[in-house]
Amino acid sequence: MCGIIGIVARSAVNQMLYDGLTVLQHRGQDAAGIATYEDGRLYLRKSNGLVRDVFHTRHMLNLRGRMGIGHVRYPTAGVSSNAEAQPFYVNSPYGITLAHNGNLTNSAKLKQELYEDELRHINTESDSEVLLNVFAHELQRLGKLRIDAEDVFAAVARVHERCKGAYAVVALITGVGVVAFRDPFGIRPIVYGGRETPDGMEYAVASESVAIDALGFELIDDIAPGEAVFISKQGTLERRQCASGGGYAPCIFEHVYFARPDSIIDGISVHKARMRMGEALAEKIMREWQDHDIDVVIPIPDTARTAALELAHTLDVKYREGFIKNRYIPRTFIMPGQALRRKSVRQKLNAIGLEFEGKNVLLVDDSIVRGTTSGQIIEMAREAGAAKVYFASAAPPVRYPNVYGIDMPTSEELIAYNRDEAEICRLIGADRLIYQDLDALVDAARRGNSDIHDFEQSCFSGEYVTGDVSAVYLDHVSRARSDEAKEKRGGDEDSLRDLYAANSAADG
Ligand code: PIN
Repeated sequence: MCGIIGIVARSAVNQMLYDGLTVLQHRGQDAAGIATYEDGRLYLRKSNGLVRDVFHTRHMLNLRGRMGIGHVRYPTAGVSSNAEAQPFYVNSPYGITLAHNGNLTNSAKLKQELYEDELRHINTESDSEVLLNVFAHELQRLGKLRIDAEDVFAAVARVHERCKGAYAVVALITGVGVVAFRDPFGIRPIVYGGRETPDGMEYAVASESVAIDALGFELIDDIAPGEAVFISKQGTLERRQCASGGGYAPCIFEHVYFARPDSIIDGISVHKARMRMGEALAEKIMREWQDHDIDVVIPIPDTARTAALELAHTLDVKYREGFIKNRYIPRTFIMPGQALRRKSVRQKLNAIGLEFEGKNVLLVDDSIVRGTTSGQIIEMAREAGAAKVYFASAAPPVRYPNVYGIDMPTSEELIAYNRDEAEICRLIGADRLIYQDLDALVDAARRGNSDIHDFEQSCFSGEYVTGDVSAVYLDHVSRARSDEAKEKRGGDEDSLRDLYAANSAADG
């Protein structure tokens, strides 16, 4: 998952892009980049790190011009190197820079076509570089020195024909304008907005509406699945449907935890969708556990708060903040000879003892993925004196890998893979586990916009909307991810193995 932004304004865009990326920082903390255009030249700064660390005054001064694009990166595949930071640049035709959120499911085939038929070299592991070169090739094929909106739309239509998977894209074409488009299923989100200035309209596109709000633009619309929005360098906007087929199947995980609650995606308030998830969980408890003995509902900060509050309210049980999150997570310094170890949950969260002592607590999280943090947090709640520790997940069991741009582990690493709820409950060490039902999750999101019938929900159902995800492809993804995953998990893995072993043993 990544964040993208593009702006065509009447004054310098560098600060606006920086501010917009900061608001999208939750979508990726691995790398950041901005490209701008002025007088026939592109200016680019990108590197690993948070937005505030990547851009210094000297970089900002160099990012000249009134139009530009930006990106924050969360690695889904490949390595986390500077070379993978976006936007990517290709000099022919015209000079194009591009930033992308999502994942292509046919990038290996595209890479081969680009190399063998189109004589283009791909220098990184990034799908975004593949996408950029496909787009560049399709523009080049038109064979024109000067292009307009029609030409850009024609090239986007070809990208839709060739590229499979999930993609929300923003690209800046030197001397021409900014184009943004979304895959034919609308899996990853992208919206646009505008504002009037004395010099004329200004437009912005972004992954989430929160960036449009924060920059003082009015939200106009989502870019529809398969649609492209082109803003010329003169500041005129045109939109065009560029794909046939597809459907409307936005990613439901945006509502579970990626997106900021103050964003509106595909017309659905993320905040309200999360409230409905909490309500649905409470209804499930009232249906299936009428004589529950929950004394207090405690959210696991941050995302789960909205659902937990509504759950407590509907259940008529006290809601208490029992865990405090350190807002300033200390950096991990890698000393020579030391493996990279992830900070343990204890360094991020601390329990307020008196909220747990002698009580039956219901902990609420947005989802259980690996089950690593859930297990550790349950242990913390017990140490803080809880009598019983129940656990609720606002999302159903995550059983299948995600291939559309979410950093979701391989099947084997998912705690719910090939396990039933009783087994998962035992492994995380809970006294009772309540999962959201998939129908209820879909309903919680859909009630915000009844025009959407399907959501991309493969990590719960194993059904992939693009229809091209084979067992062979999943195996390939699994192998690519597992090494990286091992590296990332570091110390958590050992402590978890111990914890699971202890829970299984205790169980008999
Ligand atoms: C974290 C949101 N959320 C917490 C992400 C943990 C799964 N995890 C997914 C739960 S935050 S685990 O609130 O946005 O910080 O099951 O893989 O251990």
